Amino acid sequence: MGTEYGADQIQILEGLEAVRKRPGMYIGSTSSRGLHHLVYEIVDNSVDEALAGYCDTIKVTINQDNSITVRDNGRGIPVGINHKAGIPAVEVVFTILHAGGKFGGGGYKVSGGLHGVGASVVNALSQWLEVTIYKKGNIYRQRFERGHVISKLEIVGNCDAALTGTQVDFLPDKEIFEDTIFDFAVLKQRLREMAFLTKGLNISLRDERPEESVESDFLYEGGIKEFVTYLNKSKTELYPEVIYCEGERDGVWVEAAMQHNDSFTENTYGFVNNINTPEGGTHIMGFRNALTKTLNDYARKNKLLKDNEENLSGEDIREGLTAIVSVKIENPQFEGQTKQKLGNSEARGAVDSIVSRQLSLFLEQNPSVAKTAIEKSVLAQRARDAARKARDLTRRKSALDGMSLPGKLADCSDKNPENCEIYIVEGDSAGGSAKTARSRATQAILPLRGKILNVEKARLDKIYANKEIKAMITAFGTGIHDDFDITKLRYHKIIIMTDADVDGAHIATLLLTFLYRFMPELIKQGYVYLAQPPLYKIEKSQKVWYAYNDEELKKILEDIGRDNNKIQRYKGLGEMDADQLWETTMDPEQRILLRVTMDEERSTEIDLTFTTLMGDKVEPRKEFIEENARFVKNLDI
Ligand code: TSJ
Repeated sequence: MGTEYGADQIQILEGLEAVRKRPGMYIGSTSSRGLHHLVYEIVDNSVDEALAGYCDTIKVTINQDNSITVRDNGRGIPVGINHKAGIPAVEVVFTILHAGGKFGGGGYKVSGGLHGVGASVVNALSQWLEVTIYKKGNIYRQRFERGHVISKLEIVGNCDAALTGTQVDFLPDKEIFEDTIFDFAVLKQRLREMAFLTKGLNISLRDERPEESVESDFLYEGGIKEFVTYLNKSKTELYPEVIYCEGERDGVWVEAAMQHNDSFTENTYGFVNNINTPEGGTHIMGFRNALTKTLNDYARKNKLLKDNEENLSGEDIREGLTAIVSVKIENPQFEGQTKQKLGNSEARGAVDSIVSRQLSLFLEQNPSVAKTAIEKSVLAQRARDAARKARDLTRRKSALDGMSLPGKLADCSDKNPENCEIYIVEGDSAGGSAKTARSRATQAILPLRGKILNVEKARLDKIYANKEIKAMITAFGTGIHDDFDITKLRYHKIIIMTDADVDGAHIATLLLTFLYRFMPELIKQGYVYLAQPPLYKIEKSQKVWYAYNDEELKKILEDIGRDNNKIQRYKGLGEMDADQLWETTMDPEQRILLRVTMDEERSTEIDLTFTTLMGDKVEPRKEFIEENARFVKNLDI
């Protein structure tokens, strides 16, 4: 539209065309996850402006047409001509690949990792995008469609000269994304996280789609300190203080916050330029080293550890620890298979020295916290010793009797794990039907009796002594912890089969908690499934239908008519005979299996879900269930 296509312009279009051809290369995927990444890409730019000290408010809106508006109160993207490119700087931002945030400013850029590919990628993948800049008393606007300039940057109005900021509106392209509906809860969780990671920054999210719009507002003056409090809210903290350290060294800005709770699991989350690093890296190594060294030094100096006693191990010190380690660094290097592990060696030294110095100061000033943390570590050490002895014993035993499988296991005859599946079944009676129903060649059945141990509330020694847990570990064949070896997995499908009621859901959650804490690889690699037994059996003139939820029942009844039929509501697996169980739930040709997945980007939320559902505190659990009622509604009866 009145644009002259010089050589530069053609290059630009080729760049954005490449993004449209291979969107996955730039935003990971074109699934719902990639869709949500578009929002983070844009918001990251405003967060950069906040980190540079010029912006304190970001408003995100999901509009009725599923387009997104992001507005900040920063300085506004520069509107002058960028001399290198010969076009306005704004246009550079939206049309040149990797141009994001590389001009002017100062402070740390959050761009890096999966994010930070920049606004031009969002532009290329949007059906339309409009940028509006409030600056120097003018309102500037430019519009793009699928990456193409539709209108040049122009002044469309005036505003108070004191008003500055940037607004970007965009509609993700239906030609690119499998799904273009934004999930409020997903955006909410990530924006909350961004607010925790940038103290003092107000981020709000508004959803205009429902009849009555909803809004969430996040502002944490305490930053990651409040993040730790949030993560510990459904647990019982061991001391009221959250320990906090911050500082800069060698170009690395470091923040760490931590607090112990009375659970037995460690939850340390690392962030690099506001992006989480599920595989850890140098920043986490620096943190752990500082923590172990500083606590041992303090314990020795204050005679909490005697001369003849061993040092506390890092693992013991971190039992029940919730921690956030956040670094900001100019040029992050990501390593590992998924490029999620920080490699910069200067980050290790920076975190180590800043945390060591400030933590030892904190311990000197708060001796009761120090004492509590060290006493907890000593108990952890004892439990770990006991657990090791118990494990050595079972190891020796199994070496003697040739890895005996649990007595209750009805194993399958095929020995190729790829063909094999194991059903973990609640209760002996259902276990019995499953044993009769199964296809013996490839399906193994392990019945578990009653409620299984809640691993959120038990120490290692007790967990290893638990009969049901021992049976699962030996049946799977992988071993556990340091011994864990996924290549020894005996079944490539681990199928949790419980009743389709509240108790069944609870047992499934307990089993998933165990797997998530002790064998997360099984979930990550997609070996864990939930069986879906039907809720209803409908009979009419010698024909049978099964319905897996209320909606299906309704549909079936509409199809076959409501007269002269018999509806049976299954109260449990035990009510089905072997044939019915096979037909509805176990026959690979007919059954429905749900694969259990975990989104590592959202790991802080996963942990919160498990501890909220399985922990001691009632109030957070109630809130969680109320907030998430729409997801679990088919469990309530
Ligand atoms: F990148 C983007 F277009 F997607 C985008 C950028 C989207 C949104 C919602 C906000 C922003 C943005 C950029 N907010 N604030 C800024 N600031 C600048 O680009 C800026 C302003 C002034 C100066 C300066 O040196 O005067 C430097 C910069 C980088």
